[in-house]
Amino acid sequence: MSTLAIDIGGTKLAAALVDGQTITERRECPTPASQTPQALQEALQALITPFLSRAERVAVASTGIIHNGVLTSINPANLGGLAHFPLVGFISGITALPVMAINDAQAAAWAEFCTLPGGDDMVFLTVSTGVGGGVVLNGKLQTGSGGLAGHLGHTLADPDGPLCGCGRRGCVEAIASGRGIAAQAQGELAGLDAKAIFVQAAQGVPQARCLVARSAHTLARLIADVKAVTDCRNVVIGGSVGLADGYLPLVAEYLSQEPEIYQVALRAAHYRHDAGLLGAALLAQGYAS
Ligand code: ADP
Ligand code: BMX
Ligand code: ZN
Repeated sequence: MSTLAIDIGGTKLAAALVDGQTITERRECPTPASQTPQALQEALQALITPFLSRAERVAVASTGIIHNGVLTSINPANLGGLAHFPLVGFISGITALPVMAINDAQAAAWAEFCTLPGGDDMVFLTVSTGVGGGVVLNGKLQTGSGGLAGHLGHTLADPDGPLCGCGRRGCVEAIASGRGIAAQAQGELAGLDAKAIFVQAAQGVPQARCLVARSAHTLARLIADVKAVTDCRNVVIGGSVGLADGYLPLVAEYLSQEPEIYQVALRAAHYRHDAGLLGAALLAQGYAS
């Protein structure tokens, strides 16, 4: 029997059967956009039903603050306006299996930490629909007293920047995330998503290049702040924006312009888009922090 891992992101839902550290089967679908839980419930049920007969437990990595099994959005705009969802209760109800749940970036941080050769600290950053983070210090994954630890996307990047869905102005997420990049696009790029804007940037369209550069520069400044706060030895980047062609080298270039004390080893997520799934599965299987 396997662990059924589920990753709830602002753009896509993924589910996989995991044995040890290996994904044996995987499915994906878009995240429904609705302020009411019903659409998410239906999408989750359809996604996981084919796996249920082969699973002995469920491990969920989800966007949002996960505390006592309940999902609370710090940025409800990332989940179609959905601010509150009884995650563990709902999945226990439809699976009749033991269920654990943790924030997606915290889960991914744990998976990535387990691949690092030596060292006992690291910070994971996902640049995806939002900007999420997970922090491991002294070999321990930090979740905080209420699940908020590591929400680095909601640190301040520009006090005059765009309003963030969390209610604060100028968060890193409002500038650097996929949603943030798309929201700042104007004129010929208005209405495009981040993926399409990256295609335009690769073709040399100046506004698209500026939006991608602003995201990468904002992330590099965040990484320097992270270094100052944690003195970590490794920063690992994931998410579809973070893993997009050319993005990490651009972040590294901006980081190299910061003073020497802020330099830190940067790498792309070893598990690529599956870090959240695997991290939740590892934690549920007892590779505890
Ligand atoms: P989730 O946030 O659901 O975990 P992703 O990590 O796939 O999902 O992030 C979704 C965001 O990444 C969207 O804003 C999307 O436009 C953007 N995106 C997806 N693919 C790419 C790509 N190849 N290049 C740049 N951005 C991408
Ligand atoms: C947001 C927040 C974080 C999450 C991050 C990345 C919500 C719904 N989510 O900052 O909890 O880790 O986005 O999420 O408030 P993703 O969907 O982009 O992977
Ligand atoms: Zn914010």
